[in-house]
Amino acid sequence: MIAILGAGSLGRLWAASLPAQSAAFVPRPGALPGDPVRFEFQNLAGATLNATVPWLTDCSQVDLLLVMTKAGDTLNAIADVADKLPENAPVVLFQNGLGSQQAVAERWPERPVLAASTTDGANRPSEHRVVHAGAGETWLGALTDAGQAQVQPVINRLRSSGLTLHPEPDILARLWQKLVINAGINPFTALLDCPNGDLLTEDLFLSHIDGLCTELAQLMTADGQGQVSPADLRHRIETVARNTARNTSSMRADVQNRRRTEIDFINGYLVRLGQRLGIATPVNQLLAERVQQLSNHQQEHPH
Ligand code: KPL
Repeated sequence: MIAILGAGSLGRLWAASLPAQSAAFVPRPGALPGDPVRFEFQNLAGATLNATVPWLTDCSQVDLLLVMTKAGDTLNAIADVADKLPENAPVVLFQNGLGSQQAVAERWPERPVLAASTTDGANRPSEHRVVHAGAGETWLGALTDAGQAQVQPVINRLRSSGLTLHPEPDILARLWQKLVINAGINPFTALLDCPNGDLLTEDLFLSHIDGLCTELAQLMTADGQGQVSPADLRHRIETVARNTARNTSSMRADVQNRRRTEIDFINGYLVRLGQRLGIATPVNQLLAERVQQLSNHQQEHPH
């Protein structure tokens, strides 16, 4: 049985794509497993299917755990179930940003822990409807020694979903590539409350992007990710912003919906890394603080 922790859009996309009866959602601790989760799932062909996903009742039957919680909830959510899961069941982490993945690998170094980086996206236009937004790809790689031998078996298993998967020998490098994009788009779109493409002409972005990319390049080199030029990073960020011009970034959506953002695992992670490595990160710090202030303000002044 494949257990899925986190029944948000991504969790539902995978649950609906895997063969019926092969996946179940992990209930919150103490919650009685209730009625199965039922929702409409619109696949890439535009067809609407009715998905029914049960709640997990027996952790001992789990042979694979997919973790699709928000980065900030991940460690506690896994800690709630870790003792009940078979020790050899691979744990696959789908979180955005960096920091939460390493925290899980450090806490359970003996377990097969893998990380995934995915461009498959789903959105949830209403409570009971999930739309597979575009064909993406998912790369999977090991974070612990015990995870190395599990990468290919996990990919083979997950291919039954019909989603595209590849092994990634250097998953950290791939997570870094996505982190650069998220660090350069998400906080600006949240602060400016604009779709991704609109930032390209905004003063806030134009006055900080080169400073941000200089910090990113220094951090990447010091963290063993090789030499990259700030101009190249800026080009990558702007290309994604242009290619996803009408999209609402996940951070803008979190702020709009008064949910906790993942800033601590994006620009906040880069600030902490800079402190460890002795690299000044004033732009990341400014962005992290301003997004934090924006979310605090919203929690204090609900509409
Ligand atoms: O991954 C994204 C996100 O919103 O978190 C980007 C690439 C910025 C697309 O919106």
